[in-house]
Amino acid sequence: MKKQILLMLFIALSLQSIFSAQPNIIIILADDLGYGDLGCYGHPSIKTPNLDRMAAEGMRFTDFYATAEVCTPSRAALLTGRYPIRSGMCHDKYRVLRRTSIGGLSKDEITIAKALKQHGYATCMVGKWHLGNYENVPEYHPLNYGFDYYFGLPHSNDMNPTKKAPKAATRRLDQDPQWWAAPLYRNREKIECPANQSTLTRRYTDEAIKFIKQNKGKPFFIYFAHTFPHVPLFSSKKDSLRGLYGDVVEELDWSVGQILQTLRDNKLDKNTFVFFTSDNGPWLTHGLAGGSAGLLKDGKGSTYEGGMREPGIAWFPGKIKPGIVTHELACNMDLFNTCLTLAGAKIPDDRIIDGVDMSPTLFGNGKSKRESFIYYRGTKLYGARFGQYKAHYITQPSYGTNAPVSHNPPLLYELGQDPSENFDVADKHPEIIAKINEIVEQHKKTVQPVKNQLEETIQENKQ
Ligand SMILES: [Ca+2]
Repeated sequence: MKKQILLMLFIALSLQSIFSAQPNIIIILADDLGYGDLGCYGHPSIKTPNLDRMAAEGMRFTDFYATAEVCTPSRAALLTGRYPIRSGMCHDKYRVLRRTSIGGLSKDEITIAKALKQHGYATCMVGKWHLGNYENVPEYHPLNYGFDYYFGLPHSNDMNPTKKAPKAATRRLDQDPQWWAAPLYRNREKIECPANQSTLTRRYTDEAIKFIKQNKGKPFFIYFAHTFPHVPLFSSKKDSLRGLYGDVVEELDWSVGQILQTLRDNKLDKNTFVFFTSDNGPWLTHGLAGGSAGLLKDGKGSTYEGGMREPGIAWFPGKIKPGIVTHELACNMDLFNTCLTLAGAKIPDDRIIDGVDMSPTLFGNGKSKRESFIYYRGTKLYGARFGQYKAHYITQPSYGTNAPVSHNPPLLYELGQDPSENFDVADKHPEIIAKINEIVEQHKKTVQPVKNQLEETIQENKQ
């Protein structure tokens, strides 16, 4: 016991001395990138040398989750450290905020940017917001959520189709810029509409690099939320074996390489924590324009692993040991606690925070504080994971008209042995089901009804 206390004290003191200064923090979020879409996660023909290098120099997670199966709730969870059911940022029918929505992330929520700004960070968001259409309701602008600087689109790049867009234009590989009219903003000013999406990844990257250089003398936070590989696909690169989808992902990889090289060139690499992940799984209904979840089942929209388990790569040279592959359980809500802890900010105690600090895993190569994870689809609890076991109370294919199917007892999969969720072992483990049921019941007791933010639209409001 005494030994354990001394060890904990030693770890605490070591962490304190390592992080005496506030590190810079960069979160890079891909949109709809699948678990199997990167070289370091096994893709055979998409080349991602920069992300592979990032993983080789840092830590690669095998069991990292987006907290939702689609954009809006996942992003709300990442920035607030809370299940989206707590902020009303999820919906069973609409699933994400629409172009016409008049709801958004409540001002009462505390975002990573807001917390870090209060602790002296320069804060920047580049890319897709999708937490409230500020073209409809200006108060939902990222600059009102703790960001000092913003460059990006209000929502997904398929949400402003023009009359010229043919049927099923999103899945087409012969994209025409005239089909889309996405508005591009710099701070509160609309600078381009339609946004030239072919150069978007490059311009996002330029903006992030500019912000790094301008703020290298003080701690900074960048939330870099790429528009791609969400459809429609556009890229300035055209030589991937995987075609257009590969070009898009390889350009994201190029972008990550540019960011990391800028940090090295400016001698910021030893004092910057970078995390790369995706907001949800691949959009499988889009054929060759959608990505791959590798050997995981289903994709975007589903609570099977392919919908929510994502690439997760952490990089912090000198602090995170190189070349580590961790099987510890973690999710994008944990970035909230981890970023605040790194910045020396207090975790809010006036509300439920569902994230946990990933520092023991990242910097001590130790056990994750996260023991369980709840899978929501919209507002409904579909499943829960405890250790390697995952129970499905409800299953439903990601998209389409198939109705949800309830399971009592739940389906139970051992994800270590069966990552593709093929072999139900519920019969063999009633004690595990009892434990997961208990976790779910405890969680449900903490969920309070809140106003749903995805329900109302401009049109409905006018009626
Ligand atoms: Ca998405």
